[in-house]
Amino acid sequence: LLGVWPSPYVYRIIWALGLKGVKYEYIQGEFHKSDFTDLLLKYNPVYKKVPVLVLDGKPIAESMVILEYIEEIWPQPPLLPKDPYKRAMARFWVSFAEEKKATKEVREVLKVLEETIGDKKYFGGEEIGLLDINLGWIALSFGVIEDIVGVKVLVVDDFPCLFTWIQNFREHQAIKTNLPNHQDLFVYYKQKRETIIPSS
Ligand SMILES: N[C@@H](CCC(=O)N[C@@H](CS)C(=O)NCC(=O)O)C(=O)O
Repeated sequence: LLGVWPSPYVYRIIWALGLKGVKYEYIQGEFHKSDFTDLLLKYNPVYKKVPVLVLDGKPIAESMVILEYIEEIWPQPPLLPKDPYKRAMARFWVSFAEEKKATKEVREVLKVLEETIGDKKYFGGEEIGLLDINLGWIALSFGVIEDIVGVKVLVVDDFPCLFTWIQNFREHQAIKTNLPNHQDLFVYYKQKRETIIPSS
């Protein structure tokens, strides 16, 4: 697995492989180092982005494509339900979440997700599924980004179900062993923000 820290797309793959108990080699690179960009050019010449999963020398890129592949190769435990309609619904919500990721209407999107999860432990039901992994970035970095921007959106009173989901997701054995700590993320995103909006 080729990745960079702390890419939420790369974490999708780390979590899925962790859930399925797959052993793998992780090459964590940096975009300013040419040995890593050479690897990306070789394995993902179209986008030159991470994650890339190389299996038997054959590369696969794009996190959701990789997740579907992982699901086919290592079906246990499943990330998608057996029932074709339920599978289609899971993919519908993944497509919704991917499309709305960069929206300004964060609150509206969170409201829809709040209704979707309701009382369930995970979006996938009793177990973590494809949509949980897709939305994992919320559990990974939403709180950190809120701290940096100084605006709290995902508060327990407004989004009790999503709030609980974040806790459930973060506490899952396969996830909690693969989560960066809040302080490291805080420093990372703060620096990143300052290169975009220099403070006077
Ligand atoms: N749609 C891609 C997005 C991956 C992506 O944006 N990766 C970032 C790291 S978080 C990247 O490799 N950026 C390098 C670049 O844009 O040059 C996926 O789901 O895998």
